[in-house]
Amino acid sequence: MNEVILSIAVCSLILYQIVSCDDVVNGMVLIIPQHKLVLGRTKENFDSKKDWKKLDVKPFLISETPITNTQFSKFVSKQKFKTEAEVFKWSFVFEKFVSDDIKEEISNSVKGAEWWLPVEGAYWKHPSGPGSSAGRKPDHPAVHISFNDAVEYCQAQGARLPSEPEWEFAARGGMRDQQYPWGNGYEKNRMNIWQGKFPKENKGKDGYIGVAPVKAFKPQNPFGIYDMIGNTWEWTSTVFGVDSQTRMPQYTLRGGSYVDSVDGKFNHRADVTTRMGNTADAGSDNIGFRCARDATRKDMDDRKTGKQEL
Ligand SMILES: [Ca+2]
Ligand SMILES: [Ca+2]
Repeated sequence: MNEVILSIAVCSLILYQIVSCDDVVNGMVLIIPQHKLVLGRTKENFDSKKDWKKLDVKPFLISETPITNTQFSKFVSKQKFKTEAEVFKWSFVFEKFVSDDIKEEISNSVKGAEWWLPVEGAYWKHPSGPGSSAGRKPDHPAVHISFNDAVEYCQAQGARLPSEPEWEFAARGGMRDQQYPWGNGYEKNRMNIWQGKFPKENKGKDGYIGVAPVKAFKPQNPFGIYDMIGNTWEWTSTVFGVDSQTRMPQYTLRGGSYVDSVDGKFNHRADVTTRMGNTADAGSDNIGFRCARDATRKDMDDRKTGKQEL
């Protein structure tokens, strides 16, 4: 409850009517855009229209954090749901978190990304493979979640995945043309990325060398929303393109993860415009998601009258 009150106060004070976000309903933040989104624009490409689009975004609600192991576990129990990583019987785990015993049994790897190991028995419940346990990380984001798994989870909550424009609008916190949710300067105590020489040295200056709890840092912007940039990539419903080898559609992931960098010298540069695509069945220990839904008339009315259930 204290977090809800804090979120309301922060939104009211900082946003000066640009965007209203004074509701946190059942773990979702109501966002009512009052200006267009300029998708993909930062101070660096401000003068170039090549890389960005101006879009309207309708009022929506979005999860205040990525879906956690606790939340996903409840869904799995209720729906008797099996993720795709369980069906495939393996998933990608970053090498540092794979035990020596498991490493000895792995003979294949991905050329150019040898640090991602295909681990048998890795899925959300055992994020680093057999012997590891999501039960010990209840407030971590659920990982090894495919696009298809994420769609099923959100549908079961009466929600859906956010579109890419919704995701970026939420990440920007009502500000325009900034590189980070909180402004233009990098702050190491705001997000979980990689510091050091990738892939062998992670200095963990932000406090985490692997996945962090979803509320490890304070909200990343005035919307009171957590963990958008860094920690784990997040699925959106927006098509990214077509996989060059399989010709399967790829969906857009946003935000970067704990293996990404501040300057893009290795992996992705983590900021509000960071994006990549992957096929609907893909998963790894740095891929999670959050849900969204359209704002209803009731959501809007309750906000005005203060009747929303918190
Ligand atoms: Ca880190
Ligand atoms: Ca994230």
